[in-house]
Amino acid sequence: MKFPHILAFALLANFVRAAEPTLITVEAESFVKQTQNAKRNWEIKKDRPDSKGGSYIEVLPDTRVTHGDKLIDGENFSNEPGAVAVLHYQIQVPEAGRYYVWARAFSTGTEDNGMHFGLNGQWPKSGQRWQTIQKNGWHWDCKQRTETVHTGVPMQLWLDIEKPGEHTLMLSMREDGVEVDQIILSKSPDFRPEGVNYSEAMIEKPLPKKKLARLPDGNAEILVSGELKQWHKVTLTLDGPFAGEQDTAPNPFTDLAFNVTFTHESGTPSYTVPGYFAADGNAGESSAESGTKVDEPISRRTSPENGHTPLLSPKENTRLSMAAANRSKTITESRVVLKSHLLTRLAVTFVRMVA
Ligand SMILES: [Ca+2]
Ligand SMILES: [Ca+2]
Ligand SMILES: [Ca+2]
Repeated sequence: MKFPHILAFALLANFVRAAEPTLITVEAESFVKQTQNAKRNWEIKKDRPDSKGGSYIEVLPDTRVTHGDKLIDGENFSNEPGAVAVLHYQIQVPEAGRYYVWARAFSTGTEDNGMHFGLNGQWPKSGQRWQTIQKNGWHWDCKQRTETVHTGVPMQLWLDIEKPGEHTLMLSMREDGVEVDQIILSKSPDFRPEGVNYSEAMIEKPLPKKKLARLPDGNAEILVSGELKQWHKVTLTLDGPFAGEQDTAPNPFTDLAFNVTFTHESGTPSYTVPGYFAADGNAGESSAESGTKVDEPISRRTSPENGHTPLLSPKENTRLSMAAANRSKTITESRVVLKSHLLTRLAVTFVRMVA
């Protein structure tokens, strides 16, 4: 009797299926609600024969077709997610985690290839500015347009879903005229829909999770270093609160601000130059991902090329004392004097922008 063998095969097939990556497939035309659609509206269309499920959506009217057409912010373009033509989808999420957002889109030009994704009324940074540069056909992409990469960074478009169950996936217009057929949320960063061939070199691998040893905060001292000649680079390094590159609360790149204001003794001119998080202050060589240093490369803003007055040489390795940092959410500020006949006052502000 053959029957038991067939049954065994079917069970095996089921077992293999279960090991496939978690995918949530959403027809773009299956939205349950549309809001913010007074100026632009998503319409369900059927005139492209190769659309999945027989239909797709396009946000219309499309008044900005070429780069030369007038950009009207909040109407035919919106860099702000959730502002124009917002779609709501009910989705069932089998398990919590990070889901990469793939969209099958049809773009015919340079001004109809972007949108934003969100979840439950929130628009996290990782879901904004979905972007494709492929034209005149249905193409899958999971890319985010960034300030430096206008063509989009592969696999840099995701939504973090904290618990399984029903959620609202959201989609809003960035450029009018964009067409969407299907959306896939994939839990696996290795999943690729049909026709996608991202080169490995283009994909930034997520950093392996390391246990960071938490160190004490810095002593709030500022070190002035560099080649102390006119026009040469001078760096101020503030030894501030301990932070790790992968920290999220606060995120040392987005939640902490470090500004130095250089002011002439007469009151003008005055320049405020933003600094950046630099781990242990030597990350280029040490590959450190955590530390307490915040760097301020003065020369970037005070070089003669960009029309700014340079800072004249402070004494080498002068340690400028700053009031012991109040490292809570409030502002720490102190004023110190640099020995320079051009810019004599230096105000250092270290701000934690989130509670
Ligand atoms: Ca357009
Ligand atoms: Ca179109
Ligand atoms: Ca479809």
